[in-house]
Amino acid sequence: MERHQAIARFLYDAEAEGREVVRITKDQFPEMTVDDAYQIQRELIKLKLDQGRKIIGLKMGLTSQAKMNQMNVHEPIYGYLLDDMLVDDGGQLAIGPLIHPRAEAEIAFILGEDIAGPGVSAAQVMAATKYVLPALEIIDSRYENFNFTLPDVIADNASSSRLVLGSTLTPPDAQELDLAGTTLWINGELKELGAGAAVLGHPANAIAQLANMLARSGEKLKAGQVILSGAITGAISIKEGDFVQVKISGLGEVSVNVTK
Ligand code: OOG
Ligand code: MG
Repeated sequence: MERHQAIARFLYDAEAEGREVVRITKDQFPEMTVDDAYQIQRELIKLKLDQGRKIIGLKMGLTSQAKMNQMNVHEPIYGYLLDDMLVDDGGQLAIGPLIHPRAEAEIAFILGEDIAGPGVSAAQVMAATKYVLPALEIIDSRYENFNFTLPDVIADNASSSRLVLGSTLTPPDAQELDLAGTTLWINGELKELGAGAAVLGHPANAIAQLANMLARSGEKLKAGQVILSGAITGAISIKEGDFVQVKISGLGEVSVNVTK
């Protein structure tokens, strides 16, 4: 639909120009539904794929109470991860092009097998997972003041911006991901802490829910993809000069240096 394409282009340009915009439901499309929003997200991803970017996986968002309360949106959402979002573990994250970036501590899954909903369980997710690893997601809503409603944030590809994956890949067997203690540090100072269970009781539940949500549009999770289960704690604003670290018990750590 033309309206969806126009809004996708509007969000694409905002990201490309590092410019915050008024949320869509404020005046452009107040009656936008969740269904419209996923269609706009799809158009936005198409624009990126047309630029030669590749899908490397997906993310779930707003899967912990901490995140839902922080953003005042109380339903899980998903978005796509693209190759140009990746930043090396221990490397440099250039925030010049970003608007108001925030860091999140997450558990990532790398799939060894496809997972197709509906009816997927956490046990199926664990069986289809090749590795689990610590991840630092950098979100950067294109909306003014990080302020949005559920459809707004979906249309904006769930605020996706950058992704740092830990270098240690751990097979999921014998990992009690619900008990995995998680800390987020900035410049050696502890900012947030939690455990895997903060994500829907167990992070694999988030991946199962994602597979089941994707089934509505005939899509599935694919072997080799990276899937983020959602932030365990609230997100923290980052700025030039910061050294950001996430440590997760049993999985190791991941870090990044924030530069201009
Ligand atoms: C939406 C994205 C949330 C997470 O892990 O919960 C997210 C936002 O808070 O801007 O990535
Ligand atoms: Mg996230």
